[in-house]
Amino acid sequence: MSAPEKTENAPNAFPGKFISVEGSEGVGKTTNLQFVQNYLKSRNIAFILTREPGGTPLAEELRNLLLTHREEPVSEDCELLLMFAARAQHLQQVIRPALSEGTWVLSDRFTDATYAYQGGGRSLSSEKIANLEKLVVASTKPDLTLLLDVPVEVGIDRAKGRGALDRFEQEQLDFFERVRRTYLLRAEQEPSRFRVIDAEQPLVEVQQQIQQALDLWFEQIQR
Ligand code: Z5A
Repeated sequence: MSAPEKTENAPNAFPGKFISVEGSEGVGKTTNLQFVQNYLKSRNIAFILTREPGGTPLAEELRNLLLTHREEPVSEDCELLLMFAARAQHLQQVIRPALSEGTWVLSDRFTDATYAYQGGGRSLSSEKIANLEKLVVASTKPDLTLLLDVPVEVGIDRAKGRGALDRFEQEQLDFFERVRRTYLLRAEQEPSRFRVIDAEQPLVEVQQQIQQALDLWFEQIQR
């Protein structure tokens, strides 16, 4: 594979900052989002916690459509368009209003998940995703993305025992290998935005890494 092309992420044009947390199956997003929230509170940052797909009543309905297992096969383009439909609603109703009044946004997943799951997992072309991103997201991109990374088998093992599997969780190992590879490739392409966290370590060590990444990022943005 040739070296990935690096791209710079222009800071969003709003007074608020936008942080996303990403990762494949069982990486510990929910667990570590609580840690990030506590960190932001300790710095007296006004923020909202939200998630994708979802974040508004309509987008949460789209989330249910997307995650529910159904007899009818879901076309890959239908899945992709529903992800971006939910994102358009989320951006208009929640993310842009918050950022424009200076409230920070902490989102459990954003467009990187579409590149990873629909692009990597489902093998849709990144050009197609990039075109929709241009249309829907435009310049409202995260300023910082924490990518929690664990080997796929470890993640799947951790996720077991959480109850019934949703439509994505029923995918096979090679799907999640492609998801993980795509996330890591995106992190290589945008090193100024991504911080890759080795989430295979015990939780206390994972949270030390997150704390260090956030401390350094705060130093950068306050310069
Ligand atoms: N999706 C998509 O396809 N395209 C898109 O554009 C978007 C999303 C936005 C729903 O996402 C699905 O939507 C998702 C991708 C797709 N499908 N999948 N898979 P979601 O974010 O709601 O679903 P999730 O991936 O299942 O996230 P989650 O609930 O946050 O799970 P998690 O990352 O596995 O987190 P967890 O529940 O905190 O951790 C799992 C277990 O591991 C738990 O028992 C923890 O106690 C344990 N854990 C956590 N950290 C550790 C460490 N360090 N050591 C040991 N054990 C640990």
